[in-house]
Amino acid sequence: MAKEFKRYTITAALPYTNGPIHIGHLAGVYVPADIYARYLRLQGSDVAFICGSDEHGVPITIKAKKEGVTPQDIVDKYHAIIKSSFEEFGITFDNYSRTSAKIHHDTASEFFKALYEDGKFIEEVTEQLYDEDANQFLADRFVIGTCPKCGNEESYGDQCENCGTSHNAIDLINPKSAITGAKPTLKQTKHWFLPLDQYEDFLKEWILKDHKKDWKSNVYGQCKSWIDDGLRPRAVTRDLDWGIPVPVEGGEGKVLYVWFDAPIGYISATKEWAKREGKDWEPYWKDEDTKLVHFIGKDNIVFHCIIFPSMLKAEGTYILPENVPANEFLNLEGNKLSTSKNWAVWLPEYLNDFPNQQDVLRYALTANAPETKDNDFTWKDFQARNNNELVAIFGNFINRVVVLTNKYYGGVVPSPSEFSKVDQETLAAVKAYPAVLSSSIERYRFREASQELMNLARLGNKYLADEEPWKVIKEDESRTKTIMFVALQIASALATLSEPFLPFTSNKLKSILSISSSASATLRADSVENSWKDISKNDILIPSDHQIGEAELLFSKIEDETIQKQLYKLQASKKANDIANAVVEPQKETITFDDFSKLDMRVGTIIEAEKMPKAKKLLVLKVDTGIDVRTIVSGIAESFTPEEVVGKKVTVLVNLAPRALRGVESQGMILMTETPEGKLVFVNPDDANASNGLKIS
Ligand code: B3M
Ligand code: ZN
Repeated sequence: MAKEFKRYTITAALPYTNGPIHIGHLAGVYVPADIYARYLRLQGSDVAFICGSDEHGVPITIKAKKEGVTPQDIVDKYHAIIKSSFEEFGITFDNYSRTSAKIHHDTASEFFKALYEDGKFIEEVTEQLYDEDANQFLADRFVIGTCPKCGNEESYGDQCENCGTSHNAIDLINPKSAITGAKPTLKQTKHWFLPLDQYEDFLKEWILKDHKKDWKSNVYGQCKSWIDDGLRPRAVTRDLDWGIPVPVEGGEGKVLYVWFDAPIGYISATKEWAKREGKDWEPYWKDEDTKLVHFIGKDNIVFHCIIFPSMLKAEGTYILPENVPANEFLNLEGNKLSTSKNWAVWLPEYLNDFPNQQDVLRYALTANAPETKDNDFTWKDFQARNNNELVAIFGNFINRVVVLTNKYYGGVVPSPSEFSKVDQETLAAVKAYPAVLSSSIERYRFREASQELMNLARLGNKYLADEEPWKVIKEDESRTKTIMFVALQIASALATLSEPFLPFTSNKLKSILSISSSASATLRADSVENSWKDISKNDILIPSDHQIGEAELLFSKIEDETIQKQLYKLQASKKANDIANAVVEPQKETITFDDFSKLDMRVGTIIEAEKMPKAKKLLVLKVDTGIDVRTIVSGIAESFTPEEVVGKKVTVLVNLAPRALRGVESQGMILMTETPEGKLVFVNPDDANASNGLKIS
């Protein structure tokens, strides 16, 4: 039998504060975690839903360097942006903290000291990668090289994003400094290591024996392969200046490894919350009756399933995670989401373009969540989820129920007479939904759950379509009342059951129906209150004589144009980013004015053009240079047709020594440039006054 838990500690991966968050973060971690937390609260469970900003680590230092500001400036800026994105999307953390908070520095330092004093670390002087030009040790993301496991040439020092392996920087093949590009040298330095090899038996027992049945297969599989490969000691300190100072003798100038301090951030954030709420934090981390669940992306599995549990085990007084429902990755329009390539949908921008449509995104991301494999977000799918499901099924059902109730009964829930067989079956089906949804949610199958929720709305739609109250009203008022009563029960169930998935819609719907659920504030003195469980227990969810409000649209159709705009925007921002990041060729050696004046450049016009036979790239041009009409062979045939160039004003270098190309003598050169996308562009004197033969100087 499943274990009963007294309370839940739910954590969501602490986002690095080196940029805003995008749909990949939301889909992979925060929406599923929020659905789970909201669901548990609706059950009346005691929940601490914990997150915060991960403000240490190399990505932040790199970003600060790039922008010429301090790491603190970077984390302050993005902490504020990320925190408000979470609030705007209705992610209901009980506490959103940050790892630069004093309570976290203290907690992480104490944790380290406890392990240190208990002799849990190995202290060792080893050779580490060093960048002589930057005068700095190269840890983690400061070094890039070939992954010893999968051969990915862009692996970071601590982890390969391609195969997920976590390694030591010195294991990289052909390492290169990410700061200067230099080949690192080796330099001796002292560090503290957590001997993971000593935790192998514990991990085997705990993961392979105890948990294999209910962990997701991707998570279990990764853990098993690491354990089977054999674990090695891992350095938990770094020679860096941004982070939590190593709090023991000999630790001067060193900081804790970001992956040592960040997971402790869950504990610090719980402490901060408990203090604020006047609660005791310890049961949430130390009581065996607490269910600890970590929501993360797949690149974080090793840290949450191997390293952090080993740290907790080493400390000895903490509970271990019950489950780590890690998701795979979300792609965007067929390509990997990428901050550096600006291939992303950023949350602040989404909200700007789709104000008050958080639920649409939450729904589209959940319905298509990368739960068992990487998945693709497309704007077309987003539109279809909205138009065909939220608008056509959910919204349409609610709208019909509310409009008809207002039209027929002035918004007062009518009294039913006898229930037909269909009515009884429908009401029984509604009662079954909480258990169906619970079963999916408790197995972390949020995608499936979101589809079951939509099935409940489908059931409502079908009921109305089959029973046709708008026709029945003409001959049988009493039957119409029964139909509308049943339909209102379904609407009412939807209001409560949709809350974890579509919290904004659920609130709006509750306000329209004038009902509330145990987790949200009572709206009116006479309002009806339903908890998740009431839906299967109670025969009546919204009683006769209860007054509901006016109809309001829950969702609106998204037009093709709007979607097209997003697609253009995505392409444009990627292009702008490519251009900004394009490598500008360094300037050539300086020349004298005399050197320059040797070049004779003139305004000319292409007057004839034809393809050079059997040459893909070449056009044979006749150019009026003002001096003469001459033949120039130009390598532009892949970018322009002959028709396109005839009549073009161009810049011609006329005194270039003639040379034969495929047997045709070329008597000069036309000046061109090439865009980062490889498109050729004429350098043309684009002015009516620039007549052929004029000198360019
Ligand atoms: N900041 C990694 C990430 O954002 C990291 C998670 C920490 S959870 C303790 O992918
Ligand atoms: Zn790899």
